Amino acid sequence: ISKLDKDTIPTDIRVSNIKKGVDDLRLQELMFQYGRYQLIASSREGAMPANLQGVWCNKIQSAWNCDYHMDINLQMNYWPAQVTNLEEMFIPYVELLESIQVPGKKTAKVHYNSKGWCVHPVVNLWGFTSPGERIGWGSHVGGAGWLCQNLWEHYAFTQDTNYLKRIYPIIRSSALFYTDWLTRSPENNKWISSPSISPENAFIDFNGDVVGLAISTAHDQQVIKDLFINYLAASDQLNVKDSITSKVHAILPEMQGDKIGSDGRLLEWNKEYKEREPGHRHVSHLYSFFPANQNSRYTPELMNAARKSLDYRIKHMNSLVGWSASWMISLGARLKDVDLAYSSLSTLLKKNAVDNLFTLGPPFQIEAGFGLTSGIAEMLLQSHLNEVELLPSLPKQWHSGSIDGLVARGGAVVSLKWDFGKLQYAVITAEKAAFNKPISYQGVVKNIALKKRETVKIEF
Ligand code: FUC
Repeated sequence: ISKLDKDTIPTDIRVSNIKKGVDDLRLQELMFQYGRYQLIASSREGAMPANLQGVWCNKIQSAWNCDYHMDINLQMNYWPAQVTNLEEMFIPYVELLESIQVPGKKTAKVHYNSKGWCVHPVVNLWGFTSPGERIGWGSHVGGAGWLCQNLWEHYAFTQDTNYLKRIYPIIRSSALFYTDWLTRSPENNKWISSPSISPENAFIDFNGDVVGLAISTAHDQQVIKDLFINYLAASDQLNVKDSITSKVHAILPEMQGDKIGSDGRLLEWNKEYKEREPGHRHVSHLYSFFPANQNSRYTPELMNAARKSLDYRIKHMNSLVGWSASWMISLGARLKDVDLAYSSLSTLLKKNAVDNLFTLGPPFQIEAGFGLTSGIAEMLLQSHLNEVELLPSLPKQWHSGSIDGLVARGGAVVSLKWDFGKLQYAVITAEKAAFNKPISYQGVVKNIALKKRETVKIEF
């Protein structure tokens, strides 16, 4: 990324330099690759997917039992898998989800008398899918929908129909659960999730009590909507039309959407409650901007509201949790707030990176490093809006550089070269399938149509 050659300096010194305020661009590049390395090393076919500490857990009694957390952590582990060209590393994730179908269906039946499968924040290899012991975090029901988001993304990037057939029953059964789960709002008759939490956050209700449980949090509504959209897209791809697709078609337009508060922020809960912790680490109500794509520059009012929410959150944060900063790199990139993306990356390195380049929550939580890698990719390439956008959030610090092998949805592999902040060229190869999408750079759009394996070099 930069011409600075600091590769001969040991990482502990480089990390300590960063803490003193040095902007080490080569270290950022190394961290990008280190995230990829960690995924390669901790998520191999036939073995377990990467858990909270990957394969680097060195304790019997480790933080959060070194399990799988489904309200951000596992999903973030796999954010870099598609875009940074590591699709093979995703298979253990699929196998874990397959392995929890039976217990997840039992949990849905026992706890909610619902069809389909569900999970709560904690999952382990013994098929634990029940609610956790505290309402504020343990009753989150959005986990299954969020897990399916990654499943669908793998298809979006690989275009592999056999894979889609394999995972379709999981997405379908999750959709089935939420069709049972949703209820009509007594206020406006819209479909809402209830009871509903916004992962691990709490609010002060109108009586002054601290409360975790609400109805129809922005997060649940967004996750379920995203799942329904992806489920219908998957059904279309596989030519499936049945009673569940009809039901979802009917529900989707009548779901409660996002709300904006009187101060212009995107509401996290259904009413304008005060947060117990205004700088809370989870930014679950911004799910629709990243990792999902329902909201974007095509919903400018919500985009503005999301920025305000995020500014407020950051202003009130006392300490930065590693994975939270990583999420903000991608959110900054999607909200076209380059400064936010870059400052989140810098702060993460400054505050949460340690000598061996692990990233801390604290304690050591592997997902922050994975989120860093996908965040950098998101700054350089975006493809969530049915077009491929080149260098969408390039910070001035990365004035000249190049990258090879990023992947765009639709299965194209992209190389980019830029000098002094300007794109020189992009090379696009239709690696997985014929590729026919608009390519954009700074508002200029070019249409390309490539047959499978064809390559084109374009300049703007
Ligand atoms: C979620 C987060 C915590 C931590 C844990 C492993 O519960 O809220 O901060 O990351 O997962």
